[in-house]
Amino acid sequence: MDALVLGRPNAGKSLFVINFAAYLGLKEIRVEALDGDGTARRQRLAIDLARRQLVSHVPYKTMALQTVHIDLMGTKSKHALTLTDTVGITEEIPGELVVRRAIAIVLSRLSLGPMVFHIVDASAVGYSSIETVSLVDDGLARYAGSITTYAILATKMDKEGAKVGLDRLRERFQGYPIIPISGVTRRGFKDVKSFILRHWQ
Ligand SMILES: Nc1nc2c(ncn2[C@@H]2O[C@H](COP(=O)(O)OP(=O)(O)OP(=O)(O)O)[C@@H](O)[C@H]2O)c(=O)[nH]1
Ligand SMILES: [Mg+2]
Repeated sequence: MDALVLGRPNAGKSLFVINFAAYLGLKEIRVEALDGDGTARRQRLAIDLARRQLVSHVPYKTMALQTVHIDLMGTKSKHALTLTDTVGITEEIPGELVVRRAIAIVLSRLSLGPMVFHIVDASAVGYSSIETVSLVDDGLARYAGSITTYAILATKMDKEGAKVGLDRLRERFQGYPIIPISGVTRRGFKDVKSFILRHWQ
C-alpha cells in the first residue's frame, strides 16, 4: 500500500520517514526520487547516511517525490508498504520554479494515495496565543481528510511547547485521527504502525 507524507516545509516529514523505516527494522533505505522536471533517481542509503543527506533544518530540503519501500510485518504476514516523502507546502507561492513544480506534483497526487500522513510540527502550532493552525494545514486536513485514509501525525512532541500545540490541534481537527509522535525519540511509532495495519487495503 502507498502512503503519502505531506506537510509544511521543515515539519519533520523526512526524519519521520527515515526513522520510521529504521523502527520497522530497515538498516538501509531504497529511495526512488522523482524530480519536478520528471528526472528519476534511485539510491540506497544506510539509515545514518539517509538522515545526514535527506534531513535539514533548512526548509525545502526535499524537492522530489521520494519513495521508500518497507516490508511491514503484520501478525501473520508481510505487507509491502511504500512511504512517499514530499516537498513542503506553504501558503505563499514560492519564487523558485523548481519548488512550484514539486508542489504542483504533490497536489496533483493528493487523491491517488490510499493513505495520507499529514505531518504537523506540534511545537510550532499556536506557540504564542496569536498564532493558530496554518491555512495550509487546515486545507490539507479538509481535502485529504475527506477523500482518503488520513491521519495527522503531530510531531516534535519531544520539544518545548508541543503539548500545547497538540491540544490546539485536537481542538481544531476534531474528528480526525491525531497521533502524537517524535521523529527523534520515536514516540508514537507503534501507534502509526497499528494505524497502518488497521487500515490496510
Ligand atoms: N526535536 C525534534 N526535531 C525534529 C523532529 N522531526 C524533525 N526534526 C528536525 O526538524 C528539522 C526538519 O526536519 P525534516 O525531516 O528535514 O523536515 P521536512 O518536513 O522533511 O522538511 P522539508 O523537506 O524542508 O519540507 C530538522 O532539523 C530535524 O532534525 C522531532 O520529532 N523532534
Ligand atoms: Mg524533507
